[in-house]
Amino acid sequence: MAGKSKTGGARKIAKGLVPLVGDPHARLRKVAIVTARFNSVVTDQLEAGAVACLQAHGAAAANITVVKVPGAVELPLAAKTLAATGRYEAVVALGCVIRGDTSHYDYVCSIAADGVLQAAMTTGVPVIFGVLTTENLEQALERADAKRGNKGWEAALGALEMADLLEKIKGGAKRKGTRK
Ligand code: INI
Repeated sequence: MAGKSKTGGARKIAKGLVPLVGDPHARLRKVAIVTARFNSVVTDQLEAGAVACLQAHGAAAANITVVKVPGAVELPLAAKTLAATGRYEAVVALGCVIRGDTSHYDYVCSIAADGVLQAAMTTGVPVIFGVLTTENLEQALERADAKRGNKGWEAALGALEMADLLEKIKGGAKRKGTRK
């Protein structure tokens, strides 16, 4: 499956300094995916890519919850509600907004983007924006294609990385004896 991380690993950034980076493993992780049904020819593929990514990184099917909503506008509330349950280490929000098909493209995009960000910021749970915003169906299908770089896969990978990173940051904050 295409759509591997483009951000690289934990390289040294200066002598003795190693950046804190999340490891995108999915063992024992519980992740929720919320998928908009609008443009389902695209979003079904994003969802399949996200599930494949989680499973490729070790997630059991029982630890993946998939929730459907009508459209991208409904993603934020469902994502926030899932995140607020405390049952999931990350939430992936998947949708597809195509400019050609709607005069309120800009509204739908910004409601989805702002709302998904708000869901993450108010709950402290990583909620990843996996919504395609494209000019036409062809561009959307290209970004949902397993061979050409499935953005659902990328969103799930980001979710796993952020879940691990937040765990490390919180764990690190509790450690003693590192200050001089
Ligand atoms: N929802 C999408 O997910 N993608 C779109 O391209 C889209 N268009 O074209 O309008 C869309 N509209 C529906 C919207 O998300 C809501 O479901 C609807 O407005 C009801 O609240």
